[in-house]
Amino acid sequence: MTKTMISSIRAMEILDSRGNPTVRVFVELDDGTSSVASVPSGASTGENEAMELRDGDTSRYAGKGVLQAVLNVNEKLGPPLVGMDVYQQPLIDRAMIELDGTSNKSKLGANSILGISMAVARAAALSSGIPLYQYLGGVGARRLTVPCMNIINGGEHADNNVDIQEFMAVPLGAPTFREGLRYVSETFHTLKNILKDRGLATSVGDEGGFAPNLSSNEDAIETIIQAIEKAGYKPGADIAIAVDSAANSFAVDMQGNYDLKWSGTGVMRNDDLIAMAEEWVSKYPIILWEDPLAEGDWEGFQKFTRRLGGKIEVVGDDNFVTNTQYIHRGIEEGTANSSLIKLNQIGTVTEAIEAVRMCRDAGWRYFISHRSGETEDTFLADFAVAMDGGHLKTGSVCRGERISKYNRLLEIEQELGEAALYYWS
Ligand code: 2PG
Ligand code: MG
Repeated sequence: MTKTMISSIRAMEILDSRGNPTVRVFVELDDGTSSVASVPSGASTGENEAMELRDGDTSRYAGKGVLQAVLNVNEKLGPPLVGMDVYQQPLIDRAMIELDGTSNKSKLGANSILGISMAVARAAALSSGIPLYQYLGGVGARRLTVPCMNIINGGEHADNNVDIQEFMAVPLGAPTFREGLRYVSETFHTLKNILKDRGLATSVGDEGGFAPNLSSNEDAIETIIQAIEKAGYKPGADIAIAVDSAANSFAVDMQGNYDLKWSGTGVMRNDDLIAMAEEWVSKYPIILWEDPLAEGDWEGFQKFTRRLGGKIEVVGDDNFVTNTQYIHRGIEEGTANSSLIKLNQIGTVTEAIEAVRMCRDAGWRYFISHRSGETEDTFLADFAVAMDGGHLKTGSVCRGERISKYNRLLEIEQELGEAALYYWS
């Protein structure tokens, strides 16, 4: 590949799907190529995530403005990268990490850094005329992702009484991505009718799933199963279920005490939560469980994995924060058997790829994820196919910022044609 230099990097403040400011970056190359990328933002964040820089000026967007992050792109991060070869992604990302100089990107902001990192990768793909998923993943990148679609939202993503943040429908029995999307779309609409018939709300939460007040934890799962069946599919065989407890949000402390307000049990120990999960896994077609315990409850997580890790994928999100330092500890201690991968938790494309590599080397799985605050950017879809993990989560079949990723995956599948693969492993 010949050298192609970065000739300009600029940023601006745009809005994310929650109406909060976020960073958009424009990169130009000396061959005339230009690219754009936009940065997502989470709500249920892990303590050790890379830091998203916000202005804190309460006269604008309640302090959530990102003008300083934009300025950092324009004045501090961009100029030193001009003249670098766009194909040297690891070196470009490393230069930004060094310019920031902190361990969590708190000086210049993970939002500024990630915006550049993504836009650089996209510019390189565009300039070379290779689709982004192939640029990042090589010619072997031909496996579509089974979409884990969050069709009931709770926790910090909705204003209902549901403690558990995400109940996902997973069309693992579909023959193709396109068909999988249809399976869940039909289930989603059937679920809406079931909720309506029960007099429940059909408004949606941040990730496009319904956010009704339900009668119990299990009601969410049972209602989804009912919807799967009514839509004409077989629970477990055609569509399975995945859960993200986001247990930080109902942890009383980081010592293994929880309070699931919804079920009104009062404070319970991690052992009680694990017993509840075991019962659910034996009763329902659950194949993946993310953040069943809180980020500081490493011991509880380990117990959970000992008991259920042989049966289901146990994913760490808030505890691992896409950071090889914490994933490494998780591998050593058997904390989980999979890590969530969120680009903005770590702040560069290169480091996210390193996190994936560490999981792969350890025989772990990795689960590529959006954030609850997203934009119409489709980078994630290409990234997921490139990383070849076989599954991703990017919300429900509702809301444009979620659908844009699914539509991009449809395009990728079509482009790959007969070379496309789709399966749950
Ligand atoms: C999660 C994510 C994405 P947030 O907890 O896994 O679904 O939510 O972006 O709010 O952290
Ligand atoms: Mg999570």
